[in-house]
Amino acid sequence: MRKTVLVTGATSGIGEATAIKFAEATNRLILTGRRKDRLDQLAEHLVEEYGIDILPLCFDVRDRKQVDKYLGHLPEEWSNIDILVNNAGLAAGLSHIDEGDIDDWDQMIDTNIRGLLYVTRVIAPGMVKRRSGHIINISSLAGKEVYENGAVYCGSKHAVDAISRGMRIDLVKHNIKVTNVAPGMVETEFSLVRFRGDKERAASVYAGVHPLTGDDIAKVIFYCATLPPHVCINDVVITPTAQAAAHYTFRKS
Ligand code: NDP
Ligand code: 8X3
Repeated sequence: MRKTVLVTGATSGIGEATAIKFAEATNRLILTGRRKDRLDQLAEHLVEEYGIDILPLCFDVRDRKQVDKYLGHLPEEWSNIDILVNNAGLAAGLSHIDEGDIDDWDQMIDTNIRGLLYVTRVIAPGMVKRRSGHIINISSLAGKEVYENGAVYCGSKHAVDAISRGMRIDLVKHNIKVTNVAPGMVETEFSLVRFRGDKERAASVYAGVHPLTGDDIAKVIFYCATLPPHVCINDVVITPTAQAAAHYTFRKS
């Protein structure tokens, strides 16, 4: 059956691949991101390719007022969201705690934790009212382990992991599923963003490894979202075969 699916951060990487996956199955999509050109291009392409309804909404998840403006006042025909994929997020910088850029810390905490909470706070009440819904939070392997130079990013993703577990307890009596997805190394724009556009440094993250793609994660998200009503995948960790832990990757030279 066609569902209404909200994917945050759909302008690239895992979010874009997730939008495509749900579009292929002719679901109705609300797609968000800050880059309007990318968002509009993706929406146009998916409408043309799959003949589905799409509502692109351009806003910053860190801005509570914008979240409320766009998601708190959805047109009636878009207001019953079946699946929320809380994907928008990022890592900014990679440095020791005594040298970190505090603006980077704020950006990660505001996007990965606050943004996810703002969106959830607006969408969850409708699910509770309808006694139906599925919230899929994109955490990370960095939400299970920590690594040098990554304390704040790892902290933000550990928070997502904990929030997913807490949400599941709060929402279980309302028949709402909560799934936490924890990917390892996925080649997207993630490293380019983390290293502020330094392509060489970003490429070095994936050197000698066959990394995951956004599509690999999208397939897992889609699988979790299409199981029977009585089945909820709580938590899933996905790594490339060559990655055994956050900082334990076998690289071919
Ligand atoms: P990308 O950089 O390719 O995509 C990130 C998406 O998040 C973009 O669509 C971006 O859109 C959106 N986004 C970022 N900040 C904001 C904001 N303030 N408001 C709205 N949207 C925002 O990276 P990935 O696809 O890899 O990342 C997606 C998620 O997966 C993140 O939460 C990331 O932490 C997580 N993850 C990634 C892994 C990896 O190795 N790549 C591994 C584990 C988890 P725009 O810039 O247009 O706003
Ligand atoms: C992204 C994976 O290991 O770079 O969340 O932190 S990692």
